[in-house]
Amino acid sequence: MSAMEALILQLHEIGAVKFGNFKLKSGIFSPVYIDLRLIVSYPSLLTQISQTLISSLPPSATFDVVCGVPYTALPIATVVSVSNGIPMLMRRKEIKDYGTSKAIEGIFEKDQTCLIIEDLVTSGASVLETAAPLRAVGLKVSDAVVLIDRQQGGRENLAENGIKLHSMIMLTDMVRVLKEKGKIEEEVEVNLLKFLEENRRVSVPSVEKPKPKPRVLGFKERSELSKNPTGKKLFDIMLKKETNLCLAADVRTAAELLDIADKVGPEICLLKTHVDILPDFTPDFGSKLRAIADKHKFLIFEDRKFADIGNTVTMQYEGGIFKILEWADIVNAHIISGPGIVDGLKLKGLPRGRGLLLLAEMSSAGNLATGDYTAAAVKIADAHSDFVMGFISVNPASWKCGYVYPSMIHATPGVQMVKGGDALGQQYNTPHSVITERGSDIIIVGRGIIKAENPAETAHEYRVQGWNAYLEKCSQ
Ligand code: S5P
Repeated sequence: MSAMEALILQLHEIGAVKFGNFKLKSGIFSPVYIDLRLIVSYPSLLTQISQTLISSLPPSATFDVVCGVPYTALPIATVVSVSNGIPMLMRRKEIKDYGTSKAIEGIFEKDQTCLIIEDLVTSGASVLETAAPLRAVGLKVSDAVVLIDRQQGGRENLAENGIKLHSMIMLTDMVRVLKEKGKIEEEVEVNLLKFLEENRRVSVPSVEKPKPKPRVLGFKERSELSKNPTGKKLFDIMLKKETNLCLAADVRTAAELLDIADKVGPEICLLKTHVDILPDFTPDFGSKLRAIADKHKFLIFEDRKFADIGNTVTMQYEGGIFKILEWADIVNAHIISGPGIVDGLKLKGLPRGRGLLLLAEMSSAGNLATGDYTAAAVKIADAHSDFVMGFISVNPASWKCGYVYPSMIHATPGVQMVKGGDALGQQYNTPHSVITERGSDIIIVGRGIIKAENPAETAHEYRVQGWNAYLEKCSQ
C-alpha cells in the first residue's frame, strides 16, 4: 500500500472524510464533506501529513519560509516547520487597529519566498487571502501545497494569481482508493464524479475577486500621467521615500511647527499647515520651513481652503502678511464660488509650478460636499488638470469616476489608528481602510501624531500602515 493510500484510509477512519449531502462555504451542495480540523487529535497522523507534504513538492518549488492558512493548516505548517527546520510565519486573520497592527507575524526579509500550506482547496480563495498580505510585506509567493484538492477550480484560480498549486491528494484519487478498499459503494463514487463534473470551477467569492475593476496604477505610472509639476513631484517623493503620510501640523506656535517638521520630516511626503493659527508668525517663517522641507524632501501644503471669487483669491494667495504663494507648494480651495476660483489661483500659482487640491469631500459630520457637489469638483479639476493636481477626498472609491483619474492625487483627512471622532464633528477612519477600501492615496494625520508622546515614532507607525496599504492595493 502506498503512503498516499494509507493516508486516505486513515483520514476516512478518523471521520475526516464523510459522504452524504452537505452545504459548503461556497453555497453549493456536495456529496462529500472533509473536515481536517480533527487531525490535531492524531499526532502521528499530523506528523505523517506534514512530512509527506514537503516530500511531495517538486524540486522547482524552492522557498525560505512557510505560512499556514489560518486556522486548520496552522498546526500542519507548525509541524512542517519544526520537523524540517524551516522558519514559519503567521498571518493574522483579524488585523488589530492598535499596537503594531501587523498582518504577518514572524521574522523575514524582503524578497524571500514563502510557501503557503493549506489543508483543503476548493476555489483557492483562502490561499489568496493569505497570499495578499504576504505579498504586501514584500515576500514572494509562487507555490502553495495542499493536503486535499477538491478539483473545483482552485488550481486554475491560483494559477491566474501567479501561484502554482501542489496537491498531495486529489479528491478523485481519494474516492477511487476508498472504493477499491471497500470503504464506499460504487454509487457513492459515481455520485461524486458526477458532482465534480458539474462543479468543475467554483469561482473565488466576490470579496477576493471583485468584478473587474480598472487595474490600480502605481505612483510611478501616475506621476507620468500627472499634468501638474507639483503633482508629479509629489508622486515621485512618495515613491522614493516610500511614504504616503501627510502631517497636519496643527500645533500652537511657529517655533513648535518648525521643530516638529524637522523631527517628523523623514517620515512624510507632505506637511500641511494652517499658518493663520500661529501667533508668532514672522515673515521668515516660509523660508525656514522651506529649508526643512528641502532637507527632508517633503512638500508644503498650506491648508488655506480658499473660497472666494477669483479676483479676491489672487490677492489672498499672493499678498497679506502670509505671502502663501512664496513658500507653499500646494494650496486648496472650495468650489462653492464656481470655477473662477481655480482660474484666479492658477493665474498666480501655475507660473511658479504650484499645485491646487480641490475640496471634493470633507471629513466632518453633516458636511454638504457630497453627491453632485463632489461630481462638480471632479469636472472643474478635469478642465484645469494643468493646475489642479488632486482632491481632498474621503471616499473616492465610491465616486463614479473614482479610478478614471489616476493623474489626480487623493488626500484624505480624518485618519487615526482607531475609527472614531472628536467632540466637534471630526470623523476618523484607519489608514488601511482609507487607502484600500476608500481608494485614497495620502493619509492626512493631525492629532493622531502631534498629541502622541513621541510624534516621530508615531508618525513612523502611520507611515508603515499607509505604505503597506498602498502596496497591498497595488498587488490586488
Ligand atoms: O474635510 C476636511 C478637510 C481638511 S483639510 N477635514 C479635515 O479635518 N481637514 C484638515 O485635516 C483639518 O483642518 C485638520 O488640519 C486636519 C485633521 O486633523 P486631525 O487632528 O483631526 O487629524
